Amino acid sequence: MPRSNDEVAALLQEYADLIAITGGDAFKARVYEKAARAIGGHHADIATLDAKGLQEIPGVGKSIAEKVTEYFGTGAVAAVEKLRAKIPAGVRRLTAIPGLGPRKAYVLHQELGISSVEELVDAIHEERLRDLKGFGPKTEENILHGVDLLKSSGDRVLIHEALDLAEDVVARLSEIDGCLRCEYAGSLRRGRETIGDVDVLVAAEDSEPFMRAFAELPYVSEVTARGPAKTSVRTTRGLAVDLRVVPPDAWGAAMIYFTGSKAHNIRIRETAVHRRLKLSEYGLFDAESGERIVSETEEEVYARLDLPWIAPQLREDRGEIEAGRDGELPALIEESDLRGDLHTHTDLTDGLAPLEQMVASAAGRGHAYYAVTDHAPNLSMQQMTDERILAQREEVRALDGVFGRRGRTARGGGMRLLHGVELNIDPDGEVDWPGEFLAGFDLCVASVHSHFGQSREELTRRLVRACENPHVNIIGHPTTRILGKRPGIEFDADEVFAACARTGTAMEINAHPNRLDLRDEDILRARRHGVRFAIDSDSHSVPDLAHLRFGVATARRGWLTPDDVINTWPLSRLRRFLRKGRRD
Ligand code: DGT
Ligand code: CA
Ligand code: CA
Ligand code: ZN
Repeated sequence: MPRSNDEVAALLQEYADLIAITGGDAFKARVYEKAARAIGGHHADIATLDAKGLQEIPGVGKSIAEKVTEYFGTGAVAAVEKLRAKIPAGVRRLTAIPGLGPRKAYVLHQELGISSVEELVDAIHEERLRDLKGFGPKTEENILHGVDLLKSSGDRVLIHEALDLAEDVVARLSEIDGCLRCEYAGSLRRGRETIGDVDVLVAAEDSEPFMRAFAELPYVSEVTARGPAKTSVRTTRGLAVDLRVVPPDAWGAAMIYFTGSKAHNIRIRETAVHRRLKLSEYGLFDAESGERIVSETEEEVYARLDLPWIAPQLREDRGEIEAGRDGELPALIEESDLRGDLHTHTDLTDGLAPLEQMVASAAGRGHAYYAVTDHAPNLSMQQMTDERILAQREEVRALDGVFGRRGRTARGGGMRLLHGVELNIDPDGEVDWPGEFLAGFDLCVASVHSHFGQSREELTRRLVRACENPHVNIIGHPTTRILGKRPGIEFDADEVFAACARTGTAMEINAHPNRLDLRDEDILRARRHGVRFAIDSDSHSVPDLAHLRFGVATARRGWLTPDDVINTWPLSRLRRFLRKGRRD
């Protein structure tokens, strides 16, 4: 996604928050919020658009287009600056607490002068909130719970934010003379769902030009440490980045060390000790003579420890060392193994782009098939009806006729379209439509979108019943978690996974970076039950289509091979799976 779209989306979202926090017009705040979403999800780089082009984006009117132009012209927007001056940054941070909206943040600031999360927690412990209108003991409890959730995500950022930044740093440093290699390492290379800091490694004889260029990157706001081997900075968005420059002949050992995880490093160091060797970030040495044996590539270091190269996503000490030793590492799925996407939306419900645009973009990605799965009627705000979804089916069939014949996908042949739907699993495990209507779809995703507070037993039964529905093919975002915002529902995972395997229902790996649901540990567990998976983008806009890579990284962390994932299969095999043994 173009960086400028993200920047402007963040700015407009901040403006909307500030309007709400200062008690401004709620309608106006919503208008800016909608525009932020539309710009963030716009397919083209908005920095290249003129005022007219900007106003063609849905939700962007004259006044918003002017602010965008002002931003690109001057680097700031006067109206936003004016509100920023009124409200301490800490007050806006309060609205990041799950369950605490801008209205409440405003009251807390006005009435009690609270302007940080710490001050808020103190005030709750001193019971100073109880006298405020709209705040009771229950609210206090909710806020404290929200603060815990926020703290547990800490200063960590979502993987796509860290990756955007890391790719830019790597691209810029790679251009400097004398750069022999440059890559990111750490948790980002391992594909973890959140990232504490970004670690970048350069192989070069002379570190000085790299350290200088790094400290001078346009988005660096603070240099927190500077030395010949390592420099640390913080970006304007608050992300920390470490750069280490290592001698070219120590590249492999350094990459292993700084990729981690710490637990994996400890285990391979023990392996070295057993062989009378010593492993560090500088290389693999003979323990007695101190002579360096190897360190130039990761493969060499692992090989000298009698291990095959281990994919970074597996390096968590979850059995990869034993499996490597026994020659039993899985042949992990790769992004190029995916043949299609099975959960996507259009502007018929809450997507931003029309059907044809989504389909054309998906075809451009080289997919061999693509399912359109808009929301079903029980999610009443989406206003779906039988007529509307059947009319969409006609459009999908017509487009299938066009795209199905175009021979431009990676594997040759065209992109086939599937007409599906995202059903709502109601509190009893029932879904929106009866079987005879569902039989008309090529596939059904079914997801929990409400009643998250049911008991563990109720939620387990609810998901098992959904699996037992002969028309439900994929359980969408199974735990419903939103990273840093919503913890996700709790159910008996073994019982639900067993039901999936028994009924031929796939579990989704929702690839949206704020979901990544199922997560790695759940995938490992489901895999032991023989569950199949679908890696889906759950796209609500064209740029979202690119999120599949994060789902693949998560799948690799769950040790999945292409065969475990139904959307790597040829269409004929996929269609057989989607029938769930039905004869219709
Ligand atoms: P993060 O930044 O919290 O998302 O996670 P990482 O894994 O990127 O951790 P980070 O940035 O502190 O360190 C990068 C890698 O360096 C880490 O994965 C393993 C290695 N490392 C750091 N500290 C230690 C240590 O004390 N012992 C060992 N064996 N390795 C370490
Ligand atoms: Ca890190
Ligand atoms: Ca680090
Ligand atoms: Zn959903």
